[in-house]
Amino acid sequence: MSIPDGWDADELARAAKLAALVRARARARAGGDGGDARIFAARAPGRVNLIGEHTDYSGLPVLPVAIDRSTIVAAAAITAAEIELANADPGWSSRRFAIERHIPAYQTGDWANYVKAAIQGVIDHFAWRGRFYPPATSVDNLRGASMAVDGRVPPAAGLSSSAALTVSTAMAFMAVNELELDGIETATMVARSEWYVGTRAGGMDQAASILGRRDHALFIEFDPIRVRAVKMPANAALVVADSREIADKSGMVRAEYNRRVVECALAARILGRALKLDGVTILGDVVRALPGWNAAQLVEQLAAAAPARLGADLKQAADILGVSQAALDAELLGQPATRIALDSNRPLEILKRARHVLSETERVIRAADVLEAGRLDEMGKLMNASHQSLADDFECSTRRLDAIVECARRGGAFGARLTGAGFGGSIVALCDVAGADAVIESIDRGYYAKLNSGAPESWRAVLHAGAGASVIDLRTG
Ligand code: NG1
Repeated sequence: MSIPDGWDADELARAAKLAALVRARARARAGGDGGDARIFAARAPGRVNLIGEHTDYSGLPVLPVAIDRSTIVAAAAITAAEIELANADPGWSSRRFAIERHIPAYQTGDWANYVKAAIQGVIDHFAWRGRFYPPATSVDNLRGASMAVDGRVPPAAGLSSSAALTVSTAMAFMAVNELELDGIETATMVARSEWYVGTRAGGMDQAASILGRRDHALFIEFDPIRVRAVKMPANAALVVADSREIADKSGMVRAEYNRRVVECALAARILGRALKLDGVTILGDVVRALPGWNAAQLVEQLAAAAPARLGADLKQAADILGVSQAALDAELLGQPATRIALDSNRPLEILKRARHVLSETERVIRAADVLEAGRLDEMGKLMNASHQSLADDFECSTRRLDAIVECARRGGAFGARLTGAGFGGSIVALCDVAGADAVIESIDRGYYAKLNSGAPESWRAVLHAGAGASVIDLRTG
């Protein structure tokens, strides 16, 4: 068995344990003889984003690294057209659901919705793909699977535990069904998987998890997904520290996140109209239509075209755009089942959000070059500027995130910023390998010591850029 890059001995042992679990369940199910199916294990890492925050759903670039923390899913085919699901962590209870064209979600917050999201993504993608590359893989000829999950990416910490789960599930399910896609197409397929659980996410996390490369950051562009691997300088270290403020994606954070998606889409449409560009729905469309664009100028043009904030009922925006309120509502907020609920008591911020996204895009493009050139000091400054913009214009930092970022800087980091959606979760700090201990010490003393509880050892670490997701065949019979 040849092992792809990324699997370490511990992960292989975890896969073997999951395989034993899957085999035992398959045997029990088939009355003693169902345990001989091939067993596959997919490993998908979490990610930490170095810079390029809240740009992906505007179709604008990001610069994450896949990390050396993973989720593993083992899977074997079963005869029933269903997914039988176990989790190595007894805190996450077992599930079973039918494979059907449209899989109904469990209640909001159920961990297995991420598994359903991934399976639904595979079903949708291959139904669509079959139109171009017959024969189509319809839901009726997909095999069911017994699956077992072992996730080691800390949840709700901004490190994409959810992408690690959706990616590993999709890849294991494809392996069981002998379906193959290259990395870019797999990333495109799972990019929207979180829409299933109600988050209008942009696809950075899944792309980073799939396309990750050891010792490299990834400059990822969207529509279509493209990736340039940027070598991490040998003397660079990444310290990731969890603020212990839970960024719970199923509640308030989801509402705030989706609200930002709507605000950015409105800014794009208004700017597109002001600049007489056709078919603009996201800020990326504006940027792509204007080679030589610059953020400050676009922000000025937006300010000239609309007030900085608009009413949440979209009426004012519809007037500016010359479209009906109902049509704009349906396009931006979606259909009833997965509709974005906007708090109607708060105005929508257009200018600030666009200023962050456009200035962040300039920073990301610059960051890929300075990182590649090993100019860590400059990279750190870009990260600091990113945090400031996220705090002031995107309003997704918190007092605690600001405090922990400050500790990292005081400890000698070149730069530090919140990573992921914010509203809690983790920060990432860039430092010299030799300086990582001092940064950690500063965070321990200045931040964790004041929390009065727990064990900082498990909350902060030096993380390494690791390989992307892959599948191994664990055939043992
Ligand atoms: P986190 O908070 O790490 O899940 C979220 C989105 C990303 C991206 C970032 C902000 C999900 C699953 N992912 O990341 O697509 O938009 O926020 O840059 O919501």
